[in-house]
Amino acid sequence: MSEAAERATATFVAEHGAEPDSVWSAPGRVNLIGEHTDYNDGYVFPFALPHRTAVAARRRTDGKLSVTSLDSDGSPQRGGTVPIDELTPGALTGWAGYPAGVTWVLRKAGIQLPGADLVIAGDVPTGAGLSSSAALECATALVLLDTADRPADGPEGPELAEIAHWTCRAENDFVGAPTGLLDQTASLRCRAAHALFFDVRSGETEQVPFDAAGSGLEILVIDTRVNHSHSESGYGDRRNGCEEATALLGVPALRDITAAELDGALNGLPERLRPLVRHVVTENGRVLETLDRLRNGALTEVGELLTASHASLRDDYRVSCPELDLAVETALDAGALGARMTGGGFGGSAIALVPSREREHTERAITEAFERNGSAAPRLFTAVPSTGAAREPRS
Ligand code: GAF
Repeated sequence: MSEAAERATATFVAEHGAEPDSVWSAPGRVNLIGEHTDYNDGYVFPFALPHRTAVAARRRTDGKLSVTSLDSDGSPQRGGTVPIDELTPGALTGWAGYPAGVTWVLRKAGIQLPGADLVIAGDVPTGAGLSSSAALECATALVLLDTADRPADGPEGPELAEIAHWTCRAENDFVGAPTGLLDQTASLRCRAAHALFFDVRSGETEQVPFDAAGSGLEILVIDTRVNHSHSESGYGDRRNGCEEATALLGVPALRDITAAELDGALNGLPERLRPLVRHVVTENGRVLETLDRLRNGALTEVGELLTASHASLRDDYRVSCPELDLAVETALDAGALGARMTGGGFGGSAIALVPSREREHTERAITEAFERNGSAAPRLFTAVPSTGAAREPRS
């Protein structure tokens, strides 16, 4: 049982005086490459973090949902008890909006929910661009499917791809963040020791072995501690810009512009939309190139693609921030083979592909650079591709 699941179970027993019927957990993620491509029908390449969110549930028979979350200081925060058929966007907000939104979407999708008590615990850093919301949404969906006798690991259960769409809808239509399918797909479908290549348009996936340690390398995660929120940031503006460009170009999605067609396409667009399109088209190319290099076991050659991705997100898509740029530049100066912001941006985390023998030196250089800059101390850790969402064994 994961540590998150142990804490969720113990809190469940303390809050409700009984063992939960079931517990599922789901991880956060880093995206190796392929940023702001998911809502343009493109390609992404995440892997799961060892950090997980667990949701423990027991069925209720009165049609109500209660949610409790274990705070980082270990105290339970009660998010409220609401009749499921009265849930509407805005009924529960903050962290409770995520489980409420998933419940709302499942009900709309025709899943008969009898009611449930939920208790949440986890260690995915929040506001760090590491998909703590997707981890919570996915674990909630999986545990609620159990209460409806439609377990995802049973014969009547929905496909993980469908659960990814539901949880994404909860984030879009209930929480109000216009995000794409990357995070939920990563949380549900990633596997240990692999990165997940995902073609958003076709739904096809490929589990690509990812063994950085085997090449004497590490993926260092640098959480800048600059908080981000995709319901409030410029995320929606970027997405609207892509949709406007798509309509002007007369294509189904920006995915349909090839590298060879890029210059012609840019000429037909107003100046302000050109950098957005350039980023999406070149980023899709970098994801495919990364796939190619990883299939050939050439991880060291992926570094330059990561760094090019960062430059494109910083200069063309304009979703980086000074702290992310500082993390990337310092990591590269210290000997990283490549580095980039990961996730939606406007704060959050960067990743760096670092030779293991340089890790301590790189960490020190980044910590000192942040200190000199007067920025909060970053949180640094090495990320090993971990297992996706899973049912937790009984305690
Ligand atoms: C956030 C969103 F949730 C994803 O859907 C994706 O668009 C990402 O930003 C940028 O690649 O994590």
